Amino acid sequence: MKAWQKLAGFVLGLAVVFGVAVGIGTAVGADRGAAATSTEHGAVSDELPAGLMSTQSGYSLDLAETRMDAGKNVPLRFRITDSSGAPVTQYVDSHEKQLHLIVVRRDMVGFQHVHPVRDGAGTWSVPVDLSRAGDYRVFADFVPAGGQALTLGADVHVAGRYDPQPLPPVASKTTVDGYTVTLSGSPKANEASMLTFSVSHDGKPATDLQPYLGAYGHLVALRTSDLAYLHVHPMGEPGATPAGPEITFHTTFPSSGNYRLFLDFKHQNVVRTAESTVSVAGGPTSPKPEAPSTESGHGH
Ligand SMILES: [Cu+2]
Repeated sequence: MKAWQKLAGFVLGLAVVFGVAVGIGTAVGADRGAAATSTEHGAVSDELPAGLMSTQSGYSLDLAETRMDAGKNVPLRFRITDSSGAPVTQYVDSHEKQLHLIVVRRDMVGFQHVHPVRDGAGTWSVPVDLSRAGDYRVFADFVPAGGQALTLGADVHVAGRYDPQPLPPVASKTTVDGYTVTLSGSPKANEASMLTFSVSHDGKPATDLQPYLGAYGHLVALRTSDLAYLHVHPMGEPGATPAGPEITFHTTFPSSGNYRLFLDFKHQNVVRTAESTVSVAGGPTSPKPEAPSTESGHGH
């Protein structure tokens, strides 16, 4: 390790101590805390939920355009740059991809989880559906080579008449394309919470779910007030867990209130997304210590 890296680690360490001392470090997700102690990269920013910043740990999400015309297949282009401003071209695969992109309008309409392609110069591109006007949040979820998992967020403004939708009410049941997905679990803020989804198709439990990106389900949870992005870990690997009807996740919600959940699952060769609103109850004001997790991945 080079001297400057040691120094940087030391300064980050100091900043963490200082942050806790003045009480701004209370929103630690326990699952992220374990990662923060095991590496010197980005220890400070891990005190915050992911996805709230376009720059973190020296990496930036650089959108080619932030103002776009509405359209069904709009090419979204962006780069991830490092602290020197150079585009990142080396990534570590996570859930079989170098980068996962989440796009959702700020009122939680139009959720998309897509996988852009990267050219040799480091520019990522993917067609996205921006057919409805409004402000969209774009999340890039990736692991840079030599760094730790990051989710950076930035906004795209889509021209036209914006018709914001109210948040759908809290409900344990939701439907998508003939599937009913039932959520159980009573999540509390700052505690490790289990969320179990049960999938049924035409009234029968789906017991033949298919692995999608290495898991039976991928879950993205967004805090409705500010679109903080939660990393959610699926429990069990395909082969070691039944292929439905239940898919279980664990995460730690950083605060009480409403979160929108987006569950991707694959059945009969089609990936579908079940959306629901969950209310997280109050819990401890700071995270409970949790045994260090051995998991390296993060769910979507
Ligand atoms: Cu993905």
